[in-house]
Amino acid sequence: EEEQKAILFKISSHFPSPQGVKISYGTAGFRADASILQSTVYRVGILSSLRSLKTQSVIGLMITASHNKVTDNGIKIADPSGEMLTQAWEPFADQLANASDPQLLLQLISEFVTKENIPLDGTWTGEILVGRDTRPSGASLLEAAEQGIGSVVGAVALDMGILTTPQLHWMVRARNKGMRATELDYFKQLSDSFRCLMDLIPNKHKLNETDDKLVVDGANGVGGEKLEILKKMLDSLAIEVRNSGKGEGVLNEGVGADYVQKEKVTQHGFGIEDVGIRCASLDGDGDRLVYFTVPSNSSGDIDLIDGDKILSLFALFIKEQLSILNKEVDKNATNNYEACLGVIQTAYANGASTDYLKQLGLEVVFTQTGVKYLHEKASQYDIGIYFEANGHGTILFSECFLSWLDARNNELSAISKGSEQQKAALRLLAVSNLINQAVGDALSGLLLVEAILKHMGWSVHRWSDLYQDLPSRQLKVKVVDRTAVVTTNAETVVLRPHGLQEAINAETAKYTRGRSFIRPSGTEDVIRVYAEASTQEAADNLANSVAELAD
Ligand code: 16G
Ligand code: ZN
Repeated sequence: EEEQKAILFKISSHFPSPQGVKISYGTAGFRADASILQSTVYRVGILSSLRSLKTQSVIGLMITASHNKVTDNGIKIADPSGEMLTQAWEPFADQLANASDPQLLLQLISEFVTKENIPLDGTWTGEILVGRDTRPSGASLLEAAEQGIGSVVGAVALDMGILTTPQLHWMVRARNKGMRATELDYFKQLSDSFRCLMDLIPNKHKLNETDDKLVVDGANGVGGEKLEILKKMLDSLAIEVRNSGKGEGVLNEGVGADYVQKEKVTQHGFGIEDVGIRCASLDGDGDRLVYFTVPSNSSGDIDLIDGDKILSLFALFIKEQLSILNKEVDKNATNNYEACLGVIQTAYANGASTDYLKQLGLEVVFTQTGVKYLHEKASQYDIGIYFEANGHGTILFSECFLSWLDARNNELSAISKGSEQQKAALRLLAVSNLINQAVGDALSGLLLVEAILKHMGWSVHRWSDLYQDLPSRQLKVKVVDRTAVVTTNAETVVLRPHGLQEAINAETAKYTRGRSFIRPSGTEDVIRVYAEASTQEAADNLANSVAELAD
């Protein structure tokens, strides 16, 4: 124990916390200008070692700032099943990051170790998989993380190199399930299950060669780089990657899913020559995906197919497979299983998407913004599909449902091999292997979209026409203290300041199909405003007046 203290004390004195800045864990880990992050990353390294020892599992540490500008960076932790760090440890992360000197740091750690009963006696070896995106600051920050991990006796770091965030989460999950977890294993699982879905495409759609090509904007980041590798393993899909990170373009600058979704204009590398083609865009660390098309008018605008529409496509397909599977099932038979399907959205979901999903007869639930909230909710269903409008989402399958499905598939393959029912079972199993169940993953999401479009025999336009988005507008308001705004009901209602919600209601009531809310950002010092209404002009006006109220 004394030895442990000495090591921590010695190493942490090389990582003084930055003066005069308070850094906080936020919605998805720490994010800031890369130049001030050395000590934070070092300390999160320590935390990840403690987390690994506590859970006796492999933990992940990812150095990325996602869609933020290239000079920023950040850190996210992946818990044993590959999901985001438990919220219960976030306050400790905040305390560690802001501890002003090594003495205080040591004290915090030792109190926490006692409180959480973390075994530091060497009976268990902690293991932390570390990865980073393509930011230039990544290499040195990763080193700081390794120093932090190494400061805890009995914990080791394993450098997985440059990865997308979802790849690292996937590896952590796979390792803890006792599976092989190299990058090649990841690519193999995706391409194998994609092939499996393509083999199950109904015959009538197999020959449909129309709109075959997919063009993908890689945000000049790691996602584009990885897609270049993955696409070589796919034989039935032609993908062209632009903004792949190999050219001159800067990460996230005028490119990427965040830009496309918020600005709704063509990004760098796309233009009039792409009219009508199926296009997709990834974000800087490959965990968000949106689709879009360039319309034939030369407005510079795009037709966005956002996370809500990806969610709708997935939900439709899964629902269809479930109903085929349960068709002709003897209601009294033991092999009958009414899978509980749930759909999770946030307040940012376009109202038209929610109407559409409900009209399909689906259960739609809302949570506040941030993957950790959606993921938690989705995990309560047999099949939980979650998506944020910004393109982050995935599908979760419960262990219980999957083992039933597996058994059912075996049964069907014995009694009615090749039947529609068995195909439905195989498709659902393939989806559970293709989709990254640790976290939203642009690469696996993209392959699932492609397989489903092919299955339906749909063009990108047919998909886009599932429903018409209500016009919407997002604004941000710079404020001195964003914590002054407190919300409830999945961020749709303002509790404080008093009277503000009533004022928003009065404003919103003036508009046909008007809906509006404000919330403090979890990643920036701003208040965000969202408004939708029946016309773009009305949505803009509503957003502007609500922004004035919030100011
Ligand atoms: C982070 C979240 C994302 C959320 C966004 C909201 C994760 C992995 N990412 O990027 O889900 O939509 O923050 O940002 O949780 P905001 O609070 O600034 O609006
Ligand atoms: Zn991201």
